[in-house]
Amino acid sequence: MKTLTTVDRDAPIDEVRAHLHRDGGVIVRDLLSDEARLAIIDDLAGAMEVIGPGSKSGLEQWELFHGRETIRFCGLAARSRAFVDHALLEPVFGAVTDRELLGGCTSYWLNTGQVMAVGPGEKAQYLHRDENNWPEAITAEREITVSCMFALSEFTRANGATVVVPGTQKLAPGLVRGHEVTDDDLAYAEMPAGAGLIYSGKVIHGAGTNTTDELRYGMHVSFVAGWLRPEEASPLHVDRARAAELPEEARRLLGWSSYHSEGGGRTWLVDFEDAADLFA
Ligand SMILES: O=C(O)CCC(=O)C(=O)O
Repeated sequence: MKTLTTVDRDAPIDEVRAHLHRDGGVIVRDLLSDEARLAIIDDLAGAMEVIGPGSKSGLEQWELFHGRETIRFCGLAARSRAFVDHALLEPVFGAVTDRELLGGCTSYWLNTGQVMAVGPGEKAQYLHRDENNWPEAITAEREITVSCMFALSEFTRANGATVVVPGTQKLAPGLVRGHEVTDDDLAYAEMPAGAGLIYSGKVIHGAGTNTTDELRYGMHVSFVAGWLRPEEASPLHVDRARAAELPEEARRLLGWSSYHSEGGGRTWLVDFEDAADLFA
């Protein structure tokens, strides 16, 4: 078995990134204070109850990926102001993402904010790489997406802590569904509530098996290069009135601003103008 390094939230960003680059993932303690974490849990409690476990897509592969005992939903910025203030705008994850993504784009935006609450009896998710959402855009050198799995409850190996295959972010690009591994290759992102696993879009990983009778309450936040289309259509969740209530940076991350490429054109415009001007 392998391990991932855990650092304190005030560790220098370059140190956090050194672990990320070596292993493909790094755990940072106390990304969420107890107050922030409990506020997010409280805001999402209604949706957790109504939505319940299991994918509703009707597509077998998707249902397998999402898990039969796992509660998943998006639209977190529309459901929780605490999510916006404390997770979407979390500064350590933001600083890491700036350095990882801004070499390949002039800005990035939210890919998805997603509850991933692994229920009792859930089997392990198949291992995958997040960047495979955008196969046409993958290169060996460039990171196009970075994620953070926030632990809203403690993550243990027994309750389904995220399984990471350290070092696989360095493998050649390509599809890796069902990548062959032995137990010796795996690390389990065991972490206390409030911590976060920051991980590369290239590293092979997946949700673990939950053999306990408790819920492993995870909340995934990922960003993607601003010239790519995100997994989640955030402005269809966060409407203009809701966006107007949020900090400017949150609006930008949620798609209420436009993309200005380096030396090229601008995209995602509203009548040829930057969508951010709607709030001027
Ligand atoms: O829930 C987890 O620990 C990881 C889930 C995941 O990687 C995914 O659904 O894309």
